[in-house]
Amino acid sequence: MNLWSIQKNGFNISDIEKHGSKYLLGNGFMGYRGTMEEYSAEQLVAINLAGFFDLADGSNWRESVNAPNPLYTVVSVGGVELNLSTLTSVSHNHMLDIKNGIHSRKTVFNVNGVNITIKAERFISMVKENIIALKYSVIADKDITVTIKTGIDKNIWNISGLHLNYVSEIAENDYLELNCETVELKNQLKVCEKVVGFDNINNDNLLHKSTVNLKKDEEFTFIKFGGIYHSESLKNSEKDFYNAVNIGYDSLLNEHISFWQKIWKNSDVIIEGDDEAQLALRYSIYHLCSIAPHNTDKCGIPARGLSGQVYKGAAFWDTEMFMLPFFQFTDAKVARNLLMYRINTLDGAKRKAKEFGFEGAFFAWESQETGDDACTLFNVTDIFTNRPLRTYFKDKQIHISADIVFAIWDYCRTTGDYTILTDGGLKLMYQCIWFFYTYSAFKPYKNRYELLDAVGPDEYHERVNNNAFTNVMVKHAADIFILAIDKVKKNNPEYFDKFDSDLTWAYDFAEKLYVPQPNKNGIIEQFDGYFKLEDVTPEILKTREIKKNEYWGGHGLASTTMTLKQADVVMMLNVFRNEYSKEIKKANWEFYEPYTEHGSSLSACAYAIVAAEIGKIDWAYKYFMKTASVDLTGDTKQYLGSLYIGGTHPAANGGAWNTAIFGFAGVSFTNDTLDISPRLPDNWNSLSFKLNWKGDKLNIKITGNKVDINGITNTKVTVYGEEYNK
Ligand code: IFM
Repeated sequence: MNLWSIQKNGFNISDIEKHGSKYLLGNGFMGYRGTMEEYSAEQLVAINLAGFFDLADGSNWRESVNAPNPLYTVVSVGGVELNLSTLTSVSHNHMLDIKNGIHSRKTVFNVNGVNITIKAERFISMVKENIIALKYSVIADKDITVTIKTGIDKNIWNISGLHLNYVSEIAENDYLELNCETVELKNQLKVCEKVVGFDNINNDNLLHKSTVNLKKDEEFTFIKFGGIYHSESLKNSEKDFYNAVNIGYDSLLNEHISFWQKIWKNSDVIIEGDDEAQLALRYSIYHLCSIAPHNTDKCGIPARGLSGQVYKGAAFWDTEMFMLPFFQFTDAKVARNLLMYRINTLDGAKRKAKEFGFEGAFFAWESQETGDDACTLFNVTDIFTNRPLRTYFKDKQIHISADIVFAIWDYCRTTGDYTILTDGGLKLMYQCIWFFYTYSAFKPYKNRYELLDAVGPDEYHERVNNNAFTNVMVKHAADIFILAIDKVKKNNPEYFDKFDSDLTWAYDFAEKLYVPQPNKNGIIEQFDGYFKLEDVTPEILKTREIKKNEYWGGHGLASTTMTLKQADVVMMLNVFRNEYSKEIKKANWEFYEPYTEHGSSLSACAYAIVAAEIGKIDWAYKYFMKTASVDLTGDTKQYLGSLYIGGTHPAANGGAWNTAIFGFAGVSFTNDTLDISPRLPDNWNSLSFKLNWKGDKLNIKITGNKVDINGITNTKVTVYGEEYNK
């Protein structure tokens, strides 16, 4: 089994959509779906751009923009197009090399008794983020004449309307250029293409055409360079593109491979004894690294990565609560970029708070470039009436602001970099806690603040009171704000002086915010009144469905029952793993597990981690494999009502890493100590990984219960609670 690549022999037309996501390439600036070079919009070709959005005319929502495809290429023989989606192939191999970020295919077609083989290899440069390159070869087993069309294809996939107006085109010999602007804001996008090794070119409609006489068994190869530019990168686009072309395919590829080598050096996790788990985990890490904003703090990571426009290309809590731990422990620069993106979009969060009648910062449920909320009030379409359903994700999923505060502090504690507080982090915290204060209801007769009318992670129960996850998150966020104030007061008094120093309200809020407690059986009620709901599990609910893809939330089947969409109380126990006893974790895990549908890919990892903590290693393993292989199997919900929600699942990818590290390796930390208390699955001989812990680069190998650590210099690391001594 190759543990560094995925591949498939043979072709099934029904796999086109799934494979587009599964074989995705990305570099943080763009993602290129795993489609064939001859495909177009019908086969869901998309070069999805991070942080570049548009609202198409007549459309209901803004979404990320897909760029025209500069790698489009199709070969014809005697008028027959060699298109895998329409012509039966003799053989087909599709491969993604996750070690080096390279996509390739080899397809053999037979036309009139001649076997013609297409080989193509492409990569999106990790070093020159605007550049894509393709090496394309044709070979036949008889002398034959083929026609090759290659150029820029405008016919690309869009979910919600057409986003580009075409402003101008250039076609000069081997060079093509398409200048576009977005419909809504008239932002410019430039796509250029150059083909090398292609003679007798005729240009027509942004396509180079050439007729090639192939000699039996002689390979005809050409190279294509694509450049995609918008925003800042437009300024030097010409220079940048020609620089890449001059460097040439092989050197570009080598520098790209070196970049991936550096990534893997810090982030690979090695599992000995379980190849399936190893590949799934590595594949998850591949996805995280290929969509990470390596060079910008102007965009977040979309919930479906860069696999398309699903969920509008927007960032959710998925980033802070599921992906960020991986980055803060392996690539702090990316983690900082992600958090700075939130700091940079604070104004959008303030606008949202105001819009809903509050003060402070209410972060977007679906955040795009300005931080204004892209989520619509009617986010799901009812499958029975075809009418948009009123959902409360946007206006009630308030925990997002607490998640961000939590994430900033977690970043500070793990990396040791507290400068983010004075780079806007503290201000953000202030605004978020002030938002919660204005949102909360003070009950004088109980002498406590409550958070009413909210939606927790379980989106099937909307507008509930005192959702445990939300209240605990907000309570911690308020405590964190106070700790952060103290930290800045001590380290940067001059910065602190600029602050409103009367924070009595914040101390009062932190002290008196109601935190739901375990009942006599140790169970924490998910929200006020949850225990009184109809006692029904997802299996039973399923039998009540009238239609496939029926939405269980809103006023749907689940809302009056105890069935929950995704980990909620268990998610909370996972986040605050040091604060609840094993008994409480066990009681709640066992109580909530049967009611959890896992209708979101965010759910399995929380159950996996807590299962590992309470000694249910078999369950932990089952849920680990579910989260780690979500994009390998493509085994997830594809529709919410009639809304398409397919694509990659970076939160689950992050969840896979979290399960390996926090679950099986048993890593946990307090302000000054990192502890490792492993509980590996029986079939894992060892687990090795690297962690950046407050500047120390720890190299950790776990074999059974034995832990070997290198790289401790200034930090405190314990193993099963005892100070580690080599
Ligand atoms: O953020 C999640 C949410 O928790 C469940 N629905 C999908 C969103 C995006 O992944």
